[in-house]
Amino acid sequence: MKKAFITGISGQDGSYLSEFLLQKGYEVHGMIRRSSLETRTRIDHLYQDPHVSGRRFFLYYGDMTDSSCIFQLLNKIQPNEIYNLAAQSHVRISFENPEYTANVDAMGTIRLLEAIRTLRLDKTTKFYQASTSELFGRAKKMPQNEKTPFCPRSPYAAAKIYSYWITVNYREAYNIFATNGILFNHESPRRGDSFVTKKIVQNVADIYYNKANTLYLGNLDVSRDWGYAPDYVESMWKILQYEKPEDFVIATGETNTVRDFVEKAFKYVNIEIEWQGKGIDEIGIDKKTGKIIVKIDPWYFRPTEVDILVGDASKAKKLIGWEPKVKYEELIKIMMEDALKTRRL
Ligand code: NAP
Ligand code: F7E
Repeated sequence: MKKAFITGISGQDGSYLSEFLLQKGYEVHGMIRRSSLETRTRIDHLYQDPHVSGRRFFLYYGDMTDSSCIFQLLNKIQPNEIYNLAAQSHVRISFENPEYTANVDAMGTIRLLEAIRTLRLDKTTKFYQASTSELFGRAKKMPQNEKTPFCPRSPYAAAKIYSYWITVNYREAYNIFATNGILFNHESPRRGDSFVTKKIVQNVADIYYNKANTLYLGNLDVSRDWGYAPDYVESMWKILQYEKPEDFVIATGETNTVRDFVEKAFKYVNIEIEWQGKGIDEIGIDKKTGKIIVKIDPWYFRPTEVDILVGDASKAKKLIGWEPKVKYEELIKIMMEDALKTRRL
């Protein structure tokens, strides 16, 4: 039975990846952080009592900032595959907590790679690094592929660029099966509440149920290549099954603005938006009632923004047979259906 070790197992991707690997017959080991409340809603359904025999899902306390615990865990588990998904993953918040973001998102990766090297797991353990389209930042070329130069625009992206290159370096220097998946934005009902897609669908549902009046947003005109998280975790596994360690862009190839996402989410509940005004004074009005339902809050602007991203995943299609199944409109439907169900109560 193959053993996988997942950092960030309690996150959006960690939870879908755990389900995927368990269903493939893996033993899944994950690192979680201690918190004052023991609720990990994304993985609670996978939890197995330690006293039950034959279990395949194991959780351990640890932290990406603690080298000794990372070494001990890898020594104990001796995994065949490591998926490094743990991160302070919010771009806006990385401007508030830049040093912590670097410690977790950059230094955390070298702690794992050094553990693989010094524990001599290099022949037995494959390593996946959760790299990101944020590396492209202010990209000069559309769409972005594995050869597009990086131009990071946030402390988050700068930390992730270190992890990207140290993964490449450990592959070349020590012959470790170390890979990068350069994933474009991927969303789902399990997305963290403060990311823009999840925030929009939850607020649209609340406005529809008369529980809220206004959705406050930042920059409406940025464009992202949004895919569906369960499709994307499958690519992580496929990247590690490929005959040699390589880096892959994973994306849908379609880009849309935040404004468009807002319009389509409201349309799902039969609310048509009319935009009025400009800049921070722009408002979105419900055409039928005349009520203001969208406003701009400059707090959500970023000191440096990534205006547009769109990925070219043709290498992944050709070499590992990966293609997205869920496209943009279907993604909005999945997220709106979930928001309408969960916010009704
Ligand atoms: P997420 O939902 O924010 O999950 C992040 C995970 O990392 C959580 O399990 C979190 O634990 C854990 N974590 C944070 N700080 C940690 C620390 N100091 N020590 C140990 N664990 C820590 O992120 P995601 O959307 O699943 O993304 C997974 C990975 O892919 C991240 O590295 C992200 O940067 C990267 N990525 C994401 C996307 C995307 O669109 N989703 C695209 C490209 C790359 P808690 O539950 O305790 O907070
Ligand atoms: O922002 C704009 C915002 O926070 C998307 C992470 O998973 O994907 C994610 O990073 C865009 C930005 O995601 C609001 O300015 C407008 O341009 O949902 P987001 P992100 O920054 O693209 C990448 C690939 C990762 O790797 C990251 O880990 O939407 N925007 N108004 C807003 N964004 C937020 N959060 N909130 C707003 O009110």
